[in-house]
This record gives sequence, C-alpha cells and structure tokens, in this order.
Amino acid sequence: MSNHLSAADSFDKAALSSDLPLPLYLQLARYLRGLIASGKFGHQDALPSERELAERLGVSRVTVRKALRELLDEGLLQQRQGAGTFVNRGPYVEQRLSTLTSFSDDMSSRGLSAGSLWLHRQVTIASPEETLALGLSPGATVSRMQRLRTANDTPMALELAVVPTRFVPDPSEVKGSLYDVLRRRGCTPFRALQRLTAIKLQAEQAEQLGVPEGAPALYIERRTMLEDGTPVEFVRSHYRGDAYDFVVELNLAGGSRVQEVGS
Ligand code: 16G
Repeated sequence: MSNHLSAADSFDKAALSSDLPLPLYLQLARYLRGLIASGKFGHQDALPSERELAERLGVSRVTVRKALRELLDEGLLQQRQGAGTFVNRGPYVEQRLSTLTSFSDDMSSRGLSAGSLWLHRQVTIASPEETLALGLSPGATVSRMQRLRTANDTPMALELAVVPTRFVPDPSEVKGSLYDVLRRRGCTPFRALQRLTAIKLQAEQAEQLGVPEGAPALYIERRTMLEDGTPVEFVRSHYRGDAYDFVVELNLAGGSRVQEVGS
C-alpha cells in the first residue's frame, strides 16, 4: 500500500537551495535518499508525480526528472509503466565486522528469513588460488558452492564458498546453512580473515542481485579457520552496496575501550 500522501506532507522546500554549490537535482536526489533512509518512504511506497514533486519542492520538472534518474540508476527507485515511481528498498542490514557469524544467523537475529538459491555446486580439484588460500596439497579436492543469498526473498549477496572435501565431502549435504553442516561435523568456524573491496557490479551479477548494472557492491573474500588454525573455507562474495552497512568497533591503541560504533 502506498502512503505517499502522508510522506509527501513532510517535504521541506527549505531543504533545497540554489545558493549551495551542489546542483539542485543532486540536492534533491540526496534529500530523497534521506527520506528513504529515514523510513519516511518505505519499500514499495509510491512517490508523488514529477509535477507534484516539482510544485511541492519549488523546483522545475527537469530538476525532478534528473534527480529521479539518479535514484533509478542507483536502484533505489523503480518505475512501473503506467503506475508511477516506487521505492525499491528491501531489507537493510547493519553488519558487525568483529564477530564471526553465518549469513543464516545474521538474518535470523534480525527477524529476517534467510534463503539460498543454488547457482552451482560441484566437487572439483581446487584451483591454484583456492589451494593456496586453503593450504591444500596440489590436486586436493574441494566442494565448490555458489549461492544467491536472500533475506525475506530479497537478493542480498552472491557467495562462492569453497570447502575442502574432508570437511564437506558432498555439497548437496548443505540444504540451508553451511555453518550448521560444519558445526554438526565438528568443524566449527572459529576465526576468519576478511578483505573488503568496493566494486561496481557487472551485468550478470547485477541481474542476479536485482540491481542495475554498475550498481555499487562490496566484494568480500573470507578465509575461515578452525580453532587449531586449519583453513576450513575460502569464500568470495558480492554484497549489495545498498543493502549493507558494515560496522566495526575501534579501540584506542594500547587496548582501552573508548567507543562503541553503530549500536
Ligand atoms: C557468511 C560468510 C560466509 C559463510 C556464510 C555461511 C561473510 C562475508 N561470509 O555469509 O563466509 O560461508 O556466512 O552462511 O560474512 P550459512 O551458514 O547461512 O550458509
């Protein structure tokens, strides 16, 4: 159900000013992003028409059109033929980087239902990169598992997890959570090293994640170890940039705890 009238009531002309060095359409795009981020416009809410937005905000329709184009390109808005412009904001997750958790645990702790769409799974000989990352002997076999991870059926991340077959001999054993399977087998993930890089999604990945080509994402590589330091998984993932905030706690060098970030 649209609630655009009540949300539109909160439009504030004073939020935009031609005295600022930022072009008006970018100010408007930033303003609308803020309204969506603050929850004034929720997922699938309809935006007022271009004409109405222009009147309420005291800007031209060209400015409105350009601002909407920005947000459409970012994937934050969607246009439906004949129906109007809608907010496209699925689940939004604030993820701590300091604790080792699984995707399923992360989602259920937020009241979201975790899902997986299998893209590929096979037992194969580890590639040279995987052999190195997992500390394997040349020719060792791995279970390679590629999944689209979803929260409440919304695509969140693409994940390629590679696990030595001595820990997961048969990838079809993984029905829901990979970490549940590992725990059941007595190989509990204990520690991980993660590397994050900002990227733009290529066409195929963008389509799988339901965002426009070139949308921002985080490419994350994780190498997870057992308590004794044995590598248990090597994962390469693409996380939707518009669905995640990664939060890390920083402590004063020397160890005293000074600040809690993000909650
Ligand atoms: C997280 C991990 C991934 C792990 C998966 C297991 C990151 C970047 N990745 O997505 O390494 O394989 O959880 O989730 O955090 P599952 O137990 O729900 O299959």
